[in-house]
Amino acid sequence: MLRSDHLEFILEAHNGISASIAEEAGFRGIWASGLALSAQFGVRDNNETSWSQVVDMVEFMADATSVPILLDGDTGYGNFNNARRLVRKLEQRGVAGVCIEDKSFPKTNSFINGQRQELADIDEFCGKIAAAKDSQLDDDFCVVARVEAYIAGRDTREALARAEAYRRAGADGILIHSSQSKPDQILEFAREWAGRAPLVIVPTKYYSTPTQVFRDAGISLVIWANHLIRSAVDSMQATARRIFEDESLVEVEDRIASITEIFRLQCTEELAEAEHRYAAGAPATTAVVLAASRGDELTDLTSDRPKTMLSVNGKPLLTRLVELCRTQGIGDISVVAGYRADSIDVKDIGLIVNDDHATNGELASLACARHAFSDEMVILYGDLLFRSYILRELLESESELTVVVDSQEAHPGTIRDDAYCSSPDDRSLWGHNVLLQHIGSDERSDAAGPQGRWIGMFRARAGGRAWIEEALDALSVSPRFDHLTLSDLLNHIVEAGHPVRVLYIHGHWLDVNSLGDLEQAGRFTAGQP
Ligand code: SPV
Ligand code: MG
Repeated sequence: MLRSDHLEFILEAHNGISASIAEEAGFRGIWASGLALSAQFGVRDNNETSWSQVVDMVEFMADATSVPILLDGDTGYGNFNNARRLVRKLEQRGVAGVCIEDKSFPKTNSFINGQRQELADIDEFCGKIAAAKDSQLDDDFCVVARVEAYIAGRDTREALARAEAYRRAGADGILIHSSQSKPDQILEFAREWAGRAPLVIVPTKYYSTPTQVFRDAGISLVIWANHLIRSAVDSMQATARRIFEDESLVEVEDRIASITEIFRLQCTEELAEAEHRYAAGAPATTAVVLAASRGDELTDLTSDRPKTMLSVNGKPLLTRLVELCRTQGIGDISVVAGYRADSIDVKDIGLIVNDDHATNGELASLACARHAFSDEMVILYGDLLFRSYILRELLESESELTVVVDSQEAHPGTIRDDAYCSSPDDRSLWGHNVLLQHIGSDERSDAAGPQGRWIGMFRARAGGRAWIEEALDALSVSPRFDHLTLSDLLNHIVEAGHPVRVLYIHGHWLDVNSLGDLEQAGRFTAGQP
């Protein structure tokens, strides 16, 4: 990037997650800023942290990213000997380069009383650069020499003399710093420097300068030096104030990153896949997703794909569902497809095709997946969207069979998934010891309910799996089998006397049956990856 034939940019980051955010935004490199690193530790930019604490954090940044990191190595944390040990340690930890400034240890941030800052002796600093360069083992490691002459109130002559000495000592690039609000010093320096070595700048103070000016001046690399820590601070202050004042999370929940987004940035899915590959023994939870239906109400939209492949905010419903399952550690996911099964191109799922989907129904689809049943499984519809905590809580259930019921939704007689339960949701108990009595729209005269709506998701452990298989066996001989639904299956299990536990939730999910649902799904997933 230093030698690139066009202007390059790197962005400040200060820990693993901010580094991966910078890379994901498109930056081809990262500035591990001394200011930002010290700030995230909650100390001053005066070498109050030890250099090994800095290197430890930069290692997390390197682990979280694949783009080069240039560490702001302050003065090299001592003399030539400290600088060369630093270079060895940075190479070992996958850091691409270090920038060393010509001040003395402990340094002070350039924007604090710059004029009072003492510059390093030129020869001493050249020795430090030479030692750093001589100690690198990887030819690609870069040492950038930072000239603080302007910061200390010196003139262009001195800046140029220093830069030239550092170039001769082996520096791969010169960072010329200025604390003025106009780029005049930088531009004058660049003119006189005339491309002798790559130039690096930090336009924190002259931020309003059009970027084209830097291009025209022949600058190689721009460092946006502190903008992630500043945006994080701003956002955290607002969130902290809001929660404190409200004594509630309601106002902030939808304004901040979702937990799922945090999981995604942490690459949780990769661990779930690795567990699937390496951690044999522990019974892994599997999922069976029923996705055979076209979604007739969505007419034109589903002419070439089932509704589960409809895109919501740029991603098919099924992909979202699969990713949600993965964040909860479910690696093995079987999808029963039917209508336009050929259009399902979601990665790493087991695709099962119900060839008779046009004439049969849900239970027949489930029967097609029987070979994929396990002693820890979740069964759910492919048109569901829900917050991940719902699946997490379902997986935490110790019952043999648990269904998820939304207690905010109960519309007696109007929808087929009304859930009649042994007691209503009293919120504090989250459905502990509440049992399912019946699912259906056939309003029951003998019951007080319905107490909610079954959302189309349930979880079975070994015993529950046995009840499901018994019920499938019993129902498959019925002449109506092809018309039966998952609700019929659950009702059969209840009627056989098995306890089916209810997990009450309060919203935070939806299923997609109509155009209106699809619009709502767009809002539901806004801001999600
Ligand atoms: C840093 O980001 O820590 C820098 C740049 O060194 S500056 O804060 O401008 O000195
Ligand atoms: Mg710094």
